[in-house]
Amino acid sequence: MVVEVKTTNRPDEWKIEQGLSGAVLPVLDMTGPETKALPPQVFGELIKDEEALKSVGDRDKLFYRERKGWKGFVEWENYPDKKAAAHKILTSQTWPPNPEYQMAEIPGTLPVLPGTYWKMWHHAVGGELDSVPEDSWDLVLKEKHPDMLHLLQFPYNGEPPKRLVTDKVITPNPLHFVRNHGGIPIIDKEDYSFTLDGLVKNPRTFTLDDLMDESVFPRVEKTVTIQCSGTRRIEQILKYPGQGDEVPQAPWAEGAIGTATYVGVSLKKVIKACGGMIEDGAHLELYGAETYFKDSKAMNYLVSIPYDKVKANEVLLAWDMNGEPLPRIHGYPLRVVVLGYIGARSVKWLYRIKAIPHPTRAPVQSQEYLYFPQQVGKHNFRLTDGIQIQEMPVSSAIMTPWTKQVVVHAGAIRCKGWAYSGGGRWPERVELSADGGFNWYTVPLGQLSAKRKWCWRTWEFELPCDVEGWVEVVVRCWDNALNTQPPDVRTAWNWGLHVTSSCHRISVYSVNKNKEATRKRLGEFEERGIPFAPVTVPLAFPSMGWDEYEEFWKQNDPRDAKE
Ligand SMILES: Nc1nc2c(c(=O)[nH]1)N[C@H]1C(S)=C(S)[C@@H](COP(=O)(O)O)O[C@H]1N2
Ligand SMILES: [Mo]
Repeated sequence: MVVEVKTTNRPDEWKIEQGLSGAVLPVLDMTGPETKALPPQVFGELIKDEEALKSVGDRDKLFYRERKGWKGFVEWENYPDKKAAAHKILTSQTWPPNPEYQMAEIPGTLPVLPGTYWKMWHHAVGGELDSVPEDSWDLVLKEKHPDMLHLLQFPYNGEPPKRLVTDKVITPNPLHFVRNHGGIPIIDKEDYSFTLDGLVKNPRTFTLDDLMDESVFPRVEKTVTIQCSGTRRIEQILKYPGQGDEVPQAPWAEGAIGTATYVGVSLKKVIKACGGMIEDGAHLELYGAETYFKDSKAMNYLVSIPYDKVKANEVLLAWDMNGEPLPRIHGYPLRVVVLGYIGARSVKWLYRIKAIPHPTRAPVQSQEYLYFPQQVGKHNFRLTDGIQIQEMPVSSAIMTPWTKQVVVHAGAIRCKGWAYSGGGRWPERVELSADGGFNWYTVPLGQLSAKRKWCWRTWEFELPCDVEGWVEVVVRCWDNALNTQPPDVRTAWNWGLHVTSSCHRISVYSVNKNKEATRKRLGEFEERGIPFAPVTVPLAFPSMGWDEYEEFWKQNDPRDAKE
C-alpha cells in the first residue's frame, strides 16, 4: 500500500540526507556570511543538429575499413580530416550522462553496466564502426567462460568470479580478465602485418611469418601476470567516489589480474632488424587497431613505453597465449606484453609501432592512468599533477572468504588469495591478520605457489582466529625489495581511482565451534532445522531457559550495587 504523506520534503529526503544518494545533494557554498545551497547539474533533453550531421557526408565512404581482412579497423592517426568529421558528428548532438555508479548503488544486473553512450558513439560515427558493438559482444559470448562477471558490456570489461580468480596459478584463457577501451577488431592472420617506423634507421613492415622466423628472431616464452591498474577499484569507490567515467574508471573488484604463458619475440630484436633507434628516439608508441573516444574525438588506442624497457628484453610481441593462438578478445593475431607494467601498456591488435623522443601525448597515456595526490580532484586537477603509472606496486587480495560472510570454523579461518608485485619484483612473504592488522601470521612458504619473476603467487592459509563476532581479516604482502602495502584505502585514495594496493580488508562474522556455548547454540539450530544465516535474523528460540535465568540471578543478585 502506498500512503500519501503531506510534506514539503522529497520522498527520498531521508536517503539524500544520509548520503545514500550523494549525486543529488546540493553543494554548500560557505564563502559568504550565509551558507547557500547550489543545486547539482541537471541534464537536459538530448539535442541533435540534423543539418550539421547531414553535412558530414557518407559515413561508409568516410569511415572505411582501413585494410582488407581487418573488420572494425578504422585508422585515425594518419587522417586529420577523418578525425575532424567524426568530431563534428560527436559534437553536433548531446549524449546521455554517465550512469551514476559511485554516488548510487551499483546495478544488480549482468552485464553490470551497459556502456550505452559508447555504443551510441560507434553507431553515430557509423561506417565500419556501426557493427562493432554487436560483433564484440558476440566474441565475448564465444571466447569467454560463461561464469565471467561482465562489468561493462561495451567496451567489454569482465573479470572472473572470486572462486575462479585463483583457482589455478595459470589462468585459463576463457577466464582471463578482459579490459577493452573499444571494440574487438576481427583480423585475418593472412592479412596481418604491422609497421615499425618513426625514429628507427630503416622503417619496415613485419608479417607474422617474419616474426616467426627463428633464424632471425629467437623465440621467447614467458609466464607473465598482467594486472590492470584499476584492479580493486571498487574499494576506493565505496570509500569515496572519484572521477566517474564508466570506461576509464570501470568498477573492478579483485579479478582484473591474470597470468598466462605467452610466446613471441623480444621487441628489442625487432627494432634491431630495423637498424636500431636513431637521433633522439627514446620511447615507442604502440598503436591498437580499435577506435577509442575521448573528449568527443575518435582515435586509435595508443600508449607508449620507454626504449630502456625494450632494451632490457622486457617487452614481447606475442602471438600465443597458454599454448594456443591469442584469442581475438586478447589481441589476435599479435599483442604487446610489457613485463611488470600496468596492463594498459600491453597493446592488443597491434598495427603500428613508432619511435618518438618522449612519452606519447595520446590521452590513454597522458590523460588517463594518472596517479594523483589526495589534495587533487575535479576542483583543481591538472594532467601534470598525476604520475603516469607504469610499474605496479606490491599488492594482494583475499578471494575466500568474502566480506560480510559468516564463517563457522574450528579455530582457524580458511583463506585463499593472490599476491603480486610489478616491475619484476615478486612476493616474498604473505601475511594475514584476523584482528584488523595488529597481529600478523605468515603464510608458510609451502602454501604459496612457485616464485617467479613477473608473476603473481597464489596462496592458501588457515588463519588462526579465536575470537567470535565480526572480525576484520586483512592480507598484506612483502616483495623481494621489502616493499609492503599501505594499511588502508584512505591512505592511498586518489581521484582517478587507480592502483588500489592498500591491504585488502574483509569483514567476516566469526563463529568458533571450539567454544562450548557456540557448539551448543549451533546444535540447537541444527535440531530445529533452522539455517544460522543471515545473522541479522533475530534468534527464533530462547537464548536460555527461564530456570537457568532465575538461577543466574540467585547467584549474582542484585542487579544494582547497594552502597
Ligand atoms: N588495443 C588495446 N590494447 C589494450 C587495451 C585496449 O583497450 N585496447 N587495454 C589495455 C588494458 S588497460 C589492459 S589492463 C590490458 C588487459 O589485457 P587483457 O584484456 O588481455 O586481459 O590490455 C591493454 N591493451
Ligand atoms: Mo588496464
